This record gives sequence, structure tokens and C-alpha cells, in this order.
Amino acid sequence: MARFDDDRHGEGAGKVLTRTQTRTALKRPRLYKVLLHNDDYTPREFVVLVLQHVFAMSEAEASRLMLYVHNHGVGVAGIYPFSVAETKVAEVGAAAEKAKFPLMATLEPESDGDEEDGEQGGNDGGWTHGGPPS
Ligand code: TYC
Repeated sequence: MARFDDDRHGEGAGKVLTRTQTRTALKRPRLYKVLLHNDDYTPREFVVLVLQHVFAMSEAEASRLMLYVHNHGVGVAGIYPFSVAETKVAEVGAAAEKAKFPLMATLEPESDGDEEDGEQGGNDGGWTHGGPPS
């Protein structure tokens, strides 16, 4: 950076030059799992409809996850940035409340890959309910 005591003359003499460096951080945003929980009262068909509507699943995908959750107690409906995950949890809750069923979804931070979290039925690789795509 040139300073006032530069011994230059002519254009640029006596001017302070500044250079701005922008450092671009390339950190991936934290992701959150949306967990769907089993209960004894919500009808299976209702769960399938909610999964199709909120998570844009096909009927086959939704049925598979519903059965996985029914059998295992909990399953991963999707993995999203916080605000998206939060919205989906709220949408499941709102649909359940409106229909007076106890269906529930919750959030859980997705591990960043450096650690083992030992999650059962976890879906770090994009599949959870019933194994890899066939
Ligand atoms: N266990 C419920 C039943 O037998 C079905 C169900 C499946 C409920 C998945 C919630 O997340 C759920 N009617």
C-alpha cells in the first residue's frame, strides 16, 4: 500500500491506496434430519398422505417410510438446511393437529461426517427406510 510519505510525484502522489481482500468461506451449511416418530393412533393412510404432501414423496416412497417408522419407531423423512427442516416439522405438526392425530416429527443435527453418531435407521447416504434403493 502506498502511503502519504511516498516519494512519488505526479499522478498518484500523496494518495492512500487501499486494497481489499475478500476471503470467501466455503463452509457447508449445517444440515438437519427431520425424524418421523411412530405412535399407536395415527392411521397409516394419513401418514402416507402427509409424507407425500410435506416431503414430496411418491406414494411408494411414503408407504415404505411409514412402514419403516411403524416397525422401528423412528425414521428419517429428509435432510435439509435448518429453516427448511423447521418448516417441515411445523407442517407435519399442523396437519396432525388439524386432524387430531398425535403424529410427530422432530429435528436432529446431521453429523458433519467427522464423527460417528451411531444413529439407528440413519440416512447419511440418502436412504434410510428399508435400505438402499433397489
Ligand atoms: N403405528 C401407526 C398405526 O399402526 C401408523 C404410523 C406409522 C403412525 C408411522 C405414525 O409415523 C408413523 N396406525
